Amino acid sequence: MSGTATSTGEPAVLSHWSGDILIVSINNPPVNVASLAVRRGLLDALISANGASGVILTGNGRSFMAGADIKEFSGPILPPTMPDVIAAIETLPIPVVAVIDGIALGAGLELALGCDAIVASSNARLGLPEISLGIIPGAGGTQRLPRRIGIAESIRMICGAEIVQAQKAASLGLIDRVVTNFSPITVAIEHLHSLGGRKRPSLQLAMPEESADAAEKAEAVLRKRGQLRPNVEIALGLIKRSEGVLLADERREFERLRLTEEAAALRHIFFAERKAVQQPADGEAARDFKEVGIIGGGTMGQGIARAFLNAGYLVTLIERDPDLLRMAMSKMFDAIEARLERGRISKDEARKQRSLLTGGSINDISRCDLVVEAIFEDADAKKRLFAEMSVHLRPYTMVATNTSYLDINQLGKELSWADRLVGLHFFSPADVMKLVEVIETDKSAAWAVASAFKLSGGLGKKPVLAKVGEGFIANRIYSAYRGQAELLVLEGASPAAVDSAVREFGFPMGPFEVSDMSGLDIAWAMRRRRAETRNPHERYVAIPDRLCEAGRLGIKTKQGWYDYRDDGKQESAEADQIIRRERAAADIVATSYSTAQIQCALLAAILNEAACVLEDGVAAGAGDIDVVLVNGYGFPRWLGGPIHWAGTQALRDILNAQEELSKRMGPAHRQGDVERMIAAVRSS
Ligand code: 3H9
Repeated sequence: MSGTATSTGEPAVLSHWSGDILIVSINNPPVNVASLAVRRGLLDALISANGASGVILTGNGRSFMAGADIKEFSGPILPPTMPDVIAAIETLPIPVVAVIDGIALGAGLELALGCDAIVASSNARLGLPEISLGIIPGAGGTQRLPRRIGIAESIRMICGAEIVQAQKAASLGLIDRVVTNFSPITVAIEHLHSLGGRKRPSLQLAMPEESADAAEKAEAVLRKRGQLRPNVEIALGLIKRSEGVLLADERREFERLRLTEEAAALRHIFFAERKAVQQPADGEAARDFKEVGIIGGGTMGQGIARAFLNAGYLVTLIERDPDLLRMAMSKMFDAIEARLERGRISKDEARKQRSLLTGGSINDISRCDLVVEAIFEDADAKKRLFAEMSVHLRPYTMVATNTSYLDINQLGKELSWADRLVGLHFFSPADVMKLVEVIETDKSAAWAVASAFKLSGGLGKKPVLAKVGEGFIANRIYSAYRGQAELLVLEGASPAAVDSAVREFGFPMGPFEVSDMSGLDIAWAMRRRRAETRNPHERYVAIPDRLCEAGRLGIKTKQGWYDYRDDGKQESAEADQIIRRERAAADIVATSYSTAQIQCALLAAILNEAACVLEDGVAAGAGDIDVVLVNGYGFPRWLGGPIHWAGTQALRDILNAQEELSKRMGPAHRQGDVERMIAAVRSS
């Protein structure tokens, strides 16, 4: 293989002549990342343009270029670098026109910005998403983009990692032409002729005029979203000073940032998310669905219905009780109106969604090719429903249950259609949260699992495979974490101290804030259901039961772990009394816990349960657990998920924390092989 070939032996860059114009195509499937072979190929192609009147630069397949090859980022980046390639374009005496048909991200857009004009097809998507990888653009993006779209818009695009469609890009001045019905190459050749051989590099453009406070306003909006990660601050500074053309400063910061732990963690989660999607081997057999029946019109069912409507499915929302159905449908239509009013969807989209949605009864599943069950968490009720569904289901209809805890093998045991049953565990609100656990039962057919994955991808979700097991991956680990938080409170920490320690670690909310928000009664009902089968040696914290008995069900009753008044959330004297009573009943003298001790105990609980989940085969790999915790429960993305994070810590500290955990939990505690789990992650 030559230094300019891809791993398949194909040339990474192809060129041919159209008259005296050289057409250069990047050819590095699947998404044309700027590998070393591509960079070398581009330089060689530019050298061979000697004698041409101009160059057209384009990408083969569905992408112009998806950016730098981020696999290269943990070691030295060999020359030629992307800045070298872009400098070669800028110093070429003839104009170069970039043709973007598909994706131009990161170094891809930077390459286009180095050209003298950009022509894009209407399906093009452009952006500089480097921020989401813990870095900043490193090939001139922060310096060339402001010269095309101004500082304020550059702050929005770069610091917000915003990806824009071709039409928007044209309205911003980012691209020169959008092509709808013609071949973009033909239009680009026309454009090249119109340049008459003149160069028009971005760096020589005058800064677009903007109102004096436009950049300040864009920065204020960014800061309002929360604390900015260090790389965002750096990008912001470079964009604001781009009048001075700080290419060397930008490159230096890029080189430094790509080697940080934060950037490594974000790359880990990027690849883990992609690997999670690829798990089912039977992708070829995946089926498509058109008409979906969603049984259960509660909060979860409505969220799932909205997710399907957003993706353009025909949706029938099914409720047994006509009054409940009317209420659910009215909330669904209100939600469409609200999104229209907030400008989230267009009038046409709102009209379309209204026409796709109907309410119905169980008989209506006979016209559906997919049924999603989202009734309340009760195994008997679900079994009764499944038996009833058997009468109406067509022989090819797939059924997905949204149970978050129950044993789906048991639920499907008696069914003749158990091979068509999978779990599809959405997180609330289901139209917003990206994570979906796809649960494969003992009898699920491979095509059904593959279809669930394909379907989830189509809904814009990040699917992760799980096997049957109480709480699957996400809720099982979250239960261990929440249980540990409750134990810390029983032993002396205040709910506010625990929540604050968790937020300080980087979670958006603490466990007690989450409980109050989602309502304490759901977990209470579950604990009562399990009371008889609970291991008597397990350390059981009854504080949440006592809170529920006192009517403190969370925000919905304005009282839970906290009190909620008009002026916000307050620590609660009543909750504190309940906690003290339980402590006294258990003969516990309150211990004082530091922030670090609280964080240590909670992370140990997460890691221990993660190890058990892996040992039980519920999750296929450690990367999947990281994806689940980051996307389902707000584990800080910039730490790469709990297992990646543990791999960056001293092993002794992690094992000591696990020992402490075992002591605190007592004899019924199951200890997972955390050491083995971390060793596997470190060696991968
Ligand atoms: C950058 O450019 C820095 C510069 O400023 C400075 C440098 C000089 N690298 O997601 P998919 C792989 S930073 C390596 O499944 P989709 C991906 O792992 C970069 N590999 O497809 C997968 O591999 P596999 C800025 C990459 O259609 C395959 O390609 N750019 C990269 O759902 C298909 O990917 C970004 O941040 C990469 N950059 O989505 C864009 N990108 O088949 C990152 C993809 O082995 N990429 N792969 O599993 C994306 O957002 C999506 O992949 C994209 C396609 C939208 C392009």
